[in-house]
Amino acid sequence: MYGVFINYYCRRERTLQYSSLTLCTIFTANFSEQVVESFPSDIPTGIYYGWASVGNGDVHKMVLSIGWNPFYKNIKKSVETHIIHTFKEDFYGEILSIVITGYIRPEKNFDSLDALISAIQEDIEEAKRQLDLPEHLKLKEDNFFHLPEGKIVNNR
Ligand code: RBF
Ligand code: MG
Repeated sequence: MYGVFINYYCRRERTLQYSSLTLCTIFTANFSEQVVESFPSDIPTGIYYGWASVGNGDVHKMVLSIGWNPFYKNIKKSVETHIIHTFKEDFYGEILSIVITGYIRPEKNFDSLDALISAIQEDIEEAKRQLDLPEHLKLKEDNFFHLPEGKIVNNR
């Protein structure tokens, strides 16, 4: 899936209400509404893992959340990618390419923000382990990640 994504999203405002800054280390790159609407609807909501790259950059491990984020009671469906890599610069508006290779769990509600954060951290560990397996590793080298020059994506 290719798409221009909307922003980095880390619930800054909400996070400030809690004493912990931890959630801001779990940035997600969120696809625009238009991309989410064209997302295959037969993919069940839930938490997935796979590979991601920004522009023509390196391919990194990622975890992905598809759905309504029950913890935040979102009204709009979102597709949020957490790339397991620390970027030096912001990349708002770049093209994010993702390949989903496996499923982790359904979306859940949590009693606390800390519980949500722990669950996401476990997802990240699970993704790291799974993606080292040869069957998942081979997709990292996929041609999909080499964006053709000037390819028009998402009407831009
Ligand atoms: N939100 C939920 O409400 N329930 C979940 O089970 C859930 N799991 C997530 C798993 C991953 C790997 C990621 C990246 C996000 C998940 N989210 C979930 C979405 C999270 O609430 C959202 O990204 C916040 O904006 C935190 O930045
Ligand atoms: Mg998010």
